[in-house]
Amino acid sequence: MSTTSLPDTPLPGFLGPAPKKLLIGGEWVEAAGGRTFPSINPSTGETIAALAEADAVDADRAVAAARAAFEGPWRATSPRERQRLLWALADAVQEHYDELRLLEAVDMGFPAGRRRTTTRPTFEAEVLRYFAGWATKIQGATIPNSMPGSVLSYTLKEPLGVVAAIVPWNRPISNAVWKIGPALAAGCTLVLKPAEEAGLVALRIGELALEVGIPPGVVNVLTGFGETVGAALAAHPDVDKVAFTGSTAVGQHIIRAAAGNLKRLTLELGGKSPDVVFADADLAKAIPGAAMGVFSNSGQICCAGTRIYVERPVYEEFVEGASDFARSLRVGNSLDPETRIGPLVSAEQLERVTGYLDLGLREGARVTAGGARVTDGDLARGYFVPPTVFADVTDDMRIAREEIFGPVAAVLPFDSLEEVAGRANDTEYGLAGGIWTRDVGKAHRLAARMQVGTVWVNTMLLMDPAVPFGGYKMSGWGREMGEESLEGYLNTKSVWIDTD
Ligand code: TXE
Repeated sequence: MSTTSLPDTPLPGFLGPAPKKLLIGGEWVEAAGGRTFPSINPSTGETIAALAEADAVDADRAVAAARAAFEGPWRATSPRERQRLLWALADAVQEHYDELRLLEAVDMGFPAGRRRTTTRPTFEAEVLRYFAGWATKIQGATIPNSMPGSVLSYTLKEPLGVVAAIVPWNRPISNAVWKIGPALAAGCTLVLKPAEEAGLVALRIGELALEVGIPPGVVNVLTGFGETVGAALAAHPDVDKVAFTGSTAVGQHIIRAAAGNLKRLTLELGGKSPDVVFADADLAKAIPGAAMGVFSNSGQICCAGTRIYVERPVYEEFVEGASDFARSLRVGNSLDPETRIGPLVSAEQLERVTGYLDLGLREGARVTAGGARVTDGDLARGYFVPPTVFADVTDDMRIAREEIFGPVAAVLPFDSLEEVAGRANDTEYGLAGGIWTRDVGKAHRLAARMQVGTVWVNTMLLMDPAVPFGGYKMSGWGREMGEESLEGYLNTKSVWIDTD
């Protein structure tokens, strides 16, 4: 592992000295309670901004603004105009990507240098363009029925209404556009509640939405805490749907809160995804691939392949290779262009992850790379954990069962496909899985057996706006991305007409 010190990068003017306000009905307003809370740069532990702390009163105001926009200007906006506006927002996200990635870097620690910028369209702009395309293609069907006489039946697809999008901190740009894209394409309006650890990007994207002409109230942004404003949105009687990404425990809270008015829900929850490396795999590809499937974004990815099962003949070779690879990754300040691995998002997350490092040792696993918080130089001020490999892990260890959400790989040996299929599925989660093999038949057989929403073969973490993403079991309800995601924002109305 090598480390870097604080670079001298100019920060976006958006940060400014004044506290950030809430975006409600196209206006920037202070929180009703007048409170603010700090946003902390996890690379340094320094406060970079103060954000308005929304509460239940602000939730009421934002939902009312979203409702008014839904019943008013947004309902009157044609599909083609929604398409144009979403496309314009995509252009704005692309144009301002440098600013957004710097905000993200100082707000939650994703290495700014790892975000692609001007050479090709960014993933987030492409997500918005994909959903822009759908705005003009949402349609019902004319359905033959068996009624006597002449009876016509058809379906209409109608927007659900007001959506509360409650999102975590791990990918602020993506988290915002994954919700805004399908909601606006379907004709819904939105109250976006970013995580308390990382609200800046959502505020800036809200501002861009206004700048490109999306009507006031269509995209509202409330910064604040989950237990207060998040819970108020989840329980709000005038919210039609909650689109949630976050932990399984909070997902369960949201299900209970949503029962009051039977809100529609999509839930993108946690994972402890298996990644299976067969002895016949191309190890030169599988080792870095499986390792980055864990260490990317410091392991703060819901679909990280954190349980790496390796077929016994290549187990030691894999452990050694993955450990060498882990040590080669440059850990550093998120603004340093050379940084591969940034900090964890917060002091709380640092404590949680280092707690698991201690636990792994107590449980008897063998640390072959990393294993303790970075304490040298400038990085000691931030929340850095180096990529860590635990070998000799067994299925019953908590480090093999619980979502750590840090750069921690658990490597376990296996002997047969049958055995590993059972062990891979022995978890309450079901978000994703990986397979590394040169045998295409084996890949198909195991892919069919895995109880997960996404399987990657000889790759990890690929995403495309057209390909559905979501979980089985306790990893969630519904799908994001792809045509399927739109259903989560639409009602189907059947119309019968007796034409005689
Ligand atoms: O997530 P939370 P946290 C996992 C991961 C991580 C752990 C905790 O294991 O270590 O969850 O992270 C809002 N009603 N994942 O605490 O609490 C909250 O304000 C309504 C997996 O950050 O689930 C934030 O906006 N809302 C994951 C959002 O929910 C509430 C991504 C997510 O916060 C609320 C993040 C409540 N009662 C964490 N309580 C993934 N699958 O991608 C909180 N919130």
